[in-house]
Amino acid sequence: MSLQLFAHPFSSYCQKVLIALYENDTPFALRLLDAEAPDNFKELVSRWPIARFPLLVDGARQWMEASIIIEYLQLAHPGPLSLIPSDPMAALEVRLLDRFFDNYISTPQQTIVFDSLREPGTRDAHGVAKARTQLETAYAWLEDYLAGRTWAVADRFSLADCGAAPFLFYADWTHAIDPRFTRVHAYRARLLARPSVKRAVDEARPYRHYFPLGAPDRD
Ligand SMILES: N[C@@H](CCC(=O)N[C@@H](CS)C(=O)NCC(=O)O)C(=O)O
Repeated sequence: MSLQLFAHPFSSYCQKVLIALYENDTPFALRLLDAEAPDNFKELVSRWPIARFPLLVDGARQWMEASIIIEYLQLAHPGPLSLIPSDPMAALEVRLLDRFFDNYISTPQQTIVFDSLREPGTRDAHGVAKARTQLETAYAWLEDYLAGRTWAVADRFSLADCGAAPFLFYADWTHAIDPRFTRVHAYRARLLARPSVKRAVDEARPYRHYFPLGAPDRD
């Protein structure tokens, strides 16, 4: 039975896994989480009551959490491009950067977007201000970290870049990356030029009206 991915093309965490699948041309069936396919969402919730996506099903096995899915793909369905280095120390660095992009770029970005979906009067101005400060701090750290680098770790595209691509993509829409962070801008542009990322971004294009803060007319 082929791999099934419960996902939506506009979701950043789903794009993280889609990029890994596209990098290795791994065949899979998309179980689109959309209003037009309510059974897919029902099955997602029955399989994973936390109801966050993506979720990967491979026969009798299922995996949630984008990073774990990519780790599983490497173990069970490896392709020509290894997204986690075989050297344990290099792999640890990849996982560290993967945590950085999840926790300090994506999480504050999601905080701002989720807050904008709340009813006025129930919004959390303090939480949003804190998330914006976190993003500024993360952009500044990344600017220094990227000195002399092409990709997140060891000049090889990896798990860490799979997450960096959608998270920096949406973070810049949500809380603009200051032009003084030239390396972060150049890295974001390099990621967007990568065919796997370009494909994920293009497939999500029809859904840009979903972006609650208003998608900018670029990228
Ligand atoms: N920690 C999860 C986060 C996944 C996540 O936040 N997914 C979003 C879509 S980008 C989601 O499920 N949103 C639905 C919701 O929050 O109810 C992962 O790494 O996969």
